Amino acid sequence: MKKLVSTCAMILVLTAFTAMSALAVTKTSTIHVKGMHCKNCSASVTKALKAVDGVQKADVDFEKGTAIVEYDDAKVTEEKLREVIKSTGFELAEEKTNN
Ligand SMILES: [Cu+2]
Repeated sequence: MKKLVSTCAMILVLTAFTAMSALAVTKTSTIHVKGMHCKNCSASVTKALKAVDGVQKADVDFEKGTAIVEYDDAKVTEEKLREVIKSTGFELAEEKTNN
């Protein structure tokens, strides 16, 4: 009985830890992108972002000129995402702000 209780406690601790770390590392950044004119533009930025390891979601809007990216903070940084967008040929509308 005692052994069963400690096993349960261990599973609980592990579950809580996994859930906490999953929450802790997901970050959302809105990056302003210049020069997107149509769906093809936003699609190529989306594709490039989603190909990056750690990116969970990329929502690119060419009309607003924004890329809203959800990513694993432990795997990729906003700086890296900005480089990826630049590598697709688009410019960033502003320099990185402190956050
Ligand atoms: Cu276009």
